[in-house]
Amino acid sequence: MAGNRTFTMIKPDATAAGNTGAIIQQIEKAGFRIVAMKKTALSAALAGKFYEVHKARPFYGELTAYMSSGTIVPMILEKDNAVEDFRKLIGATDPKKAEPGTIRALFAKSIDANAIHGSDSDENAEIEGNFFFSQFERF
Ligand code: FUP
Repeated sequence: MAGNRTFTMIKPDATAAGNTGAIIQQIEKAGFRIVAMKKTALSAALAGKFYEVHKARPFYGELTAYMSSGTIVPMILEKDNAVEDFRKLIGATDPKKAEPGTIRALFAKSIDANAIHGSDSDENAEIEGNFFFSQFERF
C-alpha cells in the first residue's frame, strides 16, 4: 500500500532566487499538508551523508558541493499516495524534460540546481524525514 508521507527540500538555487514562498504555495495548492518544515543549511559532510546512495555516481562531488552552498528548506508532507503524487508535482530531474507546470519546469535552473528534492520511495521518505526532523518537530 502506498504511504501518505513524503520528504522534500527546496534547494539552494530556489531559496537564493526568492522562490521559497511560491514553491510552498504550489505544494499546498496540490493538496499536501506540511507536517514539518524549517530553513537550514548542510555542511559538505552532511550533504555527503544525505546523498550517500549516489556516492558512486560521477556527479556526487558537485552534488554535495552544490547542496551545501546555501540555505535549504526541508519539509515532511502528507497526502494520500504522497511519494508518487509529489514526484509528479515536481517533474523530471532535468528541467528541460519536466512537464510544463511542474515545480522544476517553473523554477529549476539546471539538472543539478533543480529547485527541489522529492523522495523516490516510502522507505526513503522515512529515512530522509528522520535525517532532518525529530518527532517533536512534526505537526
Ligand atoms: P531525483 O530523484 O529526480 O532528484 O533525481 P536523482 O535521484 O537521479 O538525482 C539526485 C540529484 O542528483 C538530482 F536532484 C540532481 C543531481 N543530479 C545531477 O547533478 N546530475 C545528474 O546527471 C543527475 C542527478
